[in-house]
Amino acid sequence: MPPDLRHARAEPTFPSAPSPHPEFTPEDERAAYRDMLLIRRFEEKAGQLYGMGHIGGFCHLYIGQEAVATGIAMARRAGDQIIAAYRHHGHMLAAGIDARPIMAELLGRAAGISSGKGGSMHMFAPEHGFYGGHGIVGAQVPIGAGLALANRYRGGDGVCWCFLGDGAASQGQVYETMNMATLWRLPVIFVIENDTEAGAFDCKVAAAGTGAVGSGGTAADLSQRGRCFSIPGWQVDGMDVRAVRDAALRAAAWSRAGNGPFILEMLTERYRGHSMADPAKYQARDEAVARRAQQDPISLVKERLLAHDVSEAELRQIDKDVRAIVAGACAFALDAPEPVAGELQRAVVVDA
Ligand SMILES: Cc1ncc(C[n+]2csc(CCOP(=O)(O)OP(=O)(O)O)c2C)c(N)n1
Repeated sequence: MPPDLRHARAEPTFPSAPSPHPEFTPEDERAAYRDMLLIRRFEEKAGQLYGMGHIGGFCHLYIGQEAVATGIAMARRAGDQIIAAYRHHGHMLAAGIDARPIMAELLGRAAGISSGKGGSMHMFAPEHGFYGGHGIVGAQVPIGAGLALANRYRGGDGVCWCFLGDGAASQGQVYETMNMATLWRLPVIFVIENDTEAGAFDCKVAAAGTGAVGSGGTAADLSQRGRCFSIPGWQVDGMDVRAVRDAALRAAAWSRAGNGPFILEMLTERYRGHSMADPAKYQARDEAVARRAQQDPISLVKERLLAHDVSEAELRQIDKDVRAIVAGACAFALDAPEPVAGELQRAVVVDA
């Protein structure tokens, strides 16, 4: 029997706020450090390859936001799905997907994770629970709710982690989705990555005329955008992987228990421009350098590890291992052949 999806909660009891001192063992710190470093080095390499002309079209880097994808991945369970926008290489790496086919996809090669047809914005890996990679701002949100509907329909306690940007948070389809998600009590966590004005101003003005939060949306606190749909939400320090995982675990517990959707607004900062075409001249350079020295997500974890008596040598070794993975991914991608012409229509057009 399919579940009865019609009844919303009458009086929701919202969960208590996340802990100001999230639990995180030295082992957790090590794992987070390694995963965030892998994203950072991978993205730096992608930026270089773009500059050298090996990557064509768009390329949106995730540098600065590593703690969000990593903290969520640490809260994720097998069977949960992930869906994101076009800035998603980091989410895929955090989900444990091999760096080689991701890099090959960026280069449009046959060995790419979407056979070279998805490119930088449309990578898919459903075998890893990863459902894209979406270039239309906000398009992943209703699809994410659909994945959550599948979870409810099939039973079990899987949740869908649906990532979106602060710009996407003002899209109409997001609100239709929130309404349905409450009505059907869908286990979907809307993870809004608010990269703040400094990093966000560019494209939102140039491409859509929306600007950063405050000029394109009405409520600066995006975690409260679901209030009229009875969706609880928290603002989270998205530069601290501990805080991200802690909030994610609590939100997921709420959704897994059948209470419906949840919003996590991650306060984060993207260090690069919107895409490789954007030199980010609107960012106040000196301020940004000072701020990043204080709150860089990788440096924060490094300091905590050193305080836990982890040696500089061990951290250097992690960095070396990560660089080797990225160099291997780069060589793999550069050596991989281009797709053959016959590949063009495979797995794109379906005979109905
Ligand atoms: C429906 C739609 N409108 C406009 C665009 C052009 N566009 C591409 S990215 C972007 C900004 C989106 O900002 P945000 O959701 O905050 O994500 P971020 O790039 O900051 O990660 C815009 C307006 C688009 N791709 N799709």
